[in-house]
Amino acid sequence: LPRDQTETDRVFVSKLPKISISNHLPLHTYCFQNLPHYSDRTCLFVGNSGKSYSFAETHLLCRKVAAGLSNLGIRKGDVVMVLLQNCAEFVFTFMGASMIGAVTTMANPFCTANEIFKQFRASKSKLIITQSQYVEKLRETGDESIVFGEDFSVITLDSPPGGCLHFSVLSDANEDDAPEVDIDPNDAVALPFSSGTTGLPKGVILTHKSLITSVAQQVDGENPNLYLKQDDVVLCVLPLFHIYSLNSVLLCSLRAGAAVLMMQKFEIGSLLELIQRHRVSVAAVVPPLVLALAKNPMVDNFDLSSIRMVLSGAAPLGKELEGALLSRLPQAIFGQGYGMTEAGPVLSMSPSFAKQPLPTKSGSCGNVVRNAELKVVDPETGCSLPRNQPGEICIRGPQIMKGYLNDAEATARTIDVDGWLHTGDIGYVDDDDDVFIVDRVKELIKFKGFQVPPAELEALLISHSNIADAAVVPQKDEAAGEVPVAFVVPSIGSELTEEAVKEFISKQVVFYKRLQKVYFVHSIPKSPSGKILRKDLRSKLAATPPS
Ligand code: 4UV
Repeated sequence: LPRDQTETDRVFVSKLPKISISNHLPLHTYCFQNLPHYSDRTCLFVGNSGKSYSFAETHLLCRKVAAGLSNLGIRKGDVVMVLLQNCAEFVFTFMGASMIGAVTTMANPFCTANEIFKQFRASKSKLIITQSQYVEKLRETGDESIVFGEDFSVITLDSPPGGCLHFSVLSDANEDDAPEVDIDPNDAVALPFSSGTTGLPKGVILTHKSLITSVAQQVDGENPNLYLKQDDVVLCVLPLFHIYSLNSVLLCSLRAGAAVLMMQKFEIGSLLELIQRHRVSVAAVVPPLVLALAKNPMVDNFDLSSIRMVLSGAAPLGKELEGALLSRLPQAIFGQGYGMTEAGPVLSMSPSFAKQPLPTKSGSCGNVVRNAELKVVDPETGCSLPRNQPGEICIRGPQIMKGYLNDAEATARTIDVDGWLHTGDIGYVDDDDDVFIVDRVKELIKFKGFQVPPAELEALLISHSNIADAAVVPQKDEAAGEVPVAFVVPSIGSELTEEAVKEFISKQVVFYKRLQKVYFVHSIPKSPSGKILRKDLRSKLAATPPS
């Protein structure tokens, strides 16, 4: 594309005025900046234990954990792996690590040992913080050069199994022992893993500056886009190891002084009970949770009148579902956020959540966040497109990732020389600045908002001695949005059943990556350069009646 064409880029910006953002600060300083105004208010409610922590207590525990990590030898730039469901200690560790300039990589505790150690090795983690029930799988590192208890320590929140330390080594430390460190705004603070537009999961470097910018774009300014108040109780049922919950629930609430209600996992009965008991006012959800709230008959037995805002994101949401939810929660404002881990993560947010709300249309993901630029480009030519024309959504601003960890090539494929991050999502911006997502051109499959990278499943499939070639694509699914299905070419003369292939995969992956269906084929359609023609497979699926 000739350089001079970029001068004529059609760029969309927020209707809300630009704000000044304190993104020169370290993340923890920024998040706790307003603490003196609400130090005695509740910061964290822990749903399953009934425990709660005030902002002052939370801040103190973060400082203690900072000192404790330092006592264990964690230094600036070191990576700590948090392998936890939602709990208060997740917060203390994430913020404590930030305080000493360390970086947190978050992983799903339900992942298999193989999945966990891939991330562990790639991130060069020094320490794993988890619960005793997950320790057994950590003993099998699958790599002779990484020995449990020697090359890394494991800390458990509950009674530590052999060779592990208890979390009190961190939380009982003297907060004054934490070293003073100089933190540059471009230093990493979080390292979530995402497969992005193509390939295997990669470490996404989110800096102090990127996360502060993203949080500020949501909750700062005279007229915040996502208006959280000190008397709000924000539901934290989505896992904190995913950037949506970490950013838009936890960090935004800390900054705004709102309380966070932590739930370890989604179970409709206890969710409804906790919403009623704690008078939850803001719920961040994903489409399957909207489905549960809109359709589950149990909802009628609970008082959910405290809910004033419902934010849905991480996967597309059908209009019918939005309508059904609103008839159940007529007092609530409903809207979507559109995020991508690499984008820092929020690209757009419904302006109906603003302090001075503006309307958005049903089905829209809101408007581009303030202090950022969005454009829609023709995937073939790279030229930017006018309003109402679908193309690939690109975003630019100080909130986007610094890049992928140790992967300059993938970084260059995703962030172009002009600083635009290419999302792999197809969407458009209409006459009222509303953003609509209509398709995804990247490989990524989303099961209930969870990432399922096809390349990972394809690599596992072709490691099977009776499989000659394979491709994995999404199939639409009512409950999960999408599920992964495989096209498999058996090796000549081999006997292979669908069940055997499914089981081979399910033993090696976390539950949401399991194959729902296997189709045996003679060959995988590929481009002359050898790329799988996923579109052809997707349309083949659409033409095949489900069996
Ligand atoms: O990388 P990732 O797993 O990241 C996310 C992050 C989501 C959000 C949503 C609202 C927030 O406030 C927030 O902080 C974070 O999901 O997956 C990125 C891909 O998920 C799809 C889209 O394909 C992204 O590139 N996706 C995310 N949000 C939406 C969506 C949406 N609202 N509608 C349709 N697709």
